[in-house]
Amino acid sequence: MATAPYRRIAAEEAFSTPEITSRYRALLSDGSCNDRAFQSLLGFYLTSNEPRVKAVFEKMEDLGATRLADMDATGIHHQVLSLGSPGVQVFDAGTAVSLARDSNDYVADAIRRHPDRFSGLAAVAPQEPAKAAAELERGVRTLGLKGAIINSHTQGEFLDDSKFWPIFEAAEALDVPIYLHPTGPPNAMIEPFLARGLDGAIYGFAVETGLHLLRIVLAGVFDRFPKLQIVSGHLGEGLPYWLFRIDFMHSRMVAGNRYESVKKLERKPSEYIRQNMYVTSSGMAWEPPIRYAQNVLGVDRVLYAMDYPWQFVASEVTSMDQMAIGDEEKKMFYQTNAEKVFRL
Ligand code: 1DF
Ligand code: MN
Repeated sequence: MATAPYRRIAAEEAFSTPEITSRYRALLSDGSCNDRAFQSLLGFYLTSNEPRVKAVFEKMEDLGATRLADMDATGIHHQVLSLGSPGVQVFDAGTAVSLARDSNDYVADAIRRHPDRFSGLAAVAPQEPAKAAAELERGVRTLGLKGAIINSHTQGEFLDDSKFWPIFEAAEALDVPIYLHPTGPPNAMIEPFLARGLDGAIYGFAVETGLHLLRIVLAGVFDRFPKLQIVSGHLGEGLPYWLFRIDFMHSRMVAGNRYESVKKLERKPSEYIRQNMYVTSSGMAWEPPIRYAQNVLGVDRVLYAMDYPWQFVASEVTSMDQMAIGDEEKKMFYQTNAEKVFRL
């Protein structure tokens, strides 16, 4: 492993369980899931015969020798594991609750075998908010997991709906973050993306999840739960670039009483993004936007992620090692920010 004066912690690293993968296959073949992003994304990864594509789900299901060898080869000391998108959120509520529980037991077992190499986030089923809150508590208190993973919208519903707020309440009370990971746009917004193959990681994920994050901010979630922290991948799904315009337009909309649903907040939208969000560099291994995010959010708010096994490119680690930032900042990026937010 390439030596460095820091531990490389990768914060958005996906796995699947054999059970969940086979349930995805069943949803694809029995036609019972009408989510077009699911059909487009999982339909591709789970039915392709192309070796490189098939390898993704083989790696997803491995929490042992193959993954550890890949980590050694790329210089990753530690992965924060999370159930890959779309998680359990495409299933009926009863199935989702039970699969989330099994998945958390499964990942906790791998963490017990390799505690220095792995930690993990708890999968929850937002379909049942009270049960999701209880599973997050079990995941953290009993299994030693470090927060929650939610793969963005749940069958077209977003977490700014107050019926989901018991999940935020539990995360704040437990003092653990929620990682809001992308999923494809819901059916109501996907058509113009599909027309040019833009529904997935190339862009649709960021549009959908950036929208979701902003809905959470504007709904006043952080006024109600001021200590809550949300982690966003992909350098904040575009939001850091928009802070000035969002603040300006939000204050105008409030002053003009333009929307019944747009209320004055205790802080400016950008302040919640700076004070209640962390961003990771998943899929964005490029120095200019990383330094921009550090500049506008703070060097203590930006952390490293590889996005294994979706994005598994050894040269990215080398280029991140060579960023023209100070040694202290690099250690924060790779190691200490993750240790702080996930309490590793
Ligand atoms: C891809 C990437 C697909 C991520 C994913 O879920 C996913 C991809 C189906 O590269 O097609 O979660 N990702 O995390 O960036
Ligand atoms: Mn990811």
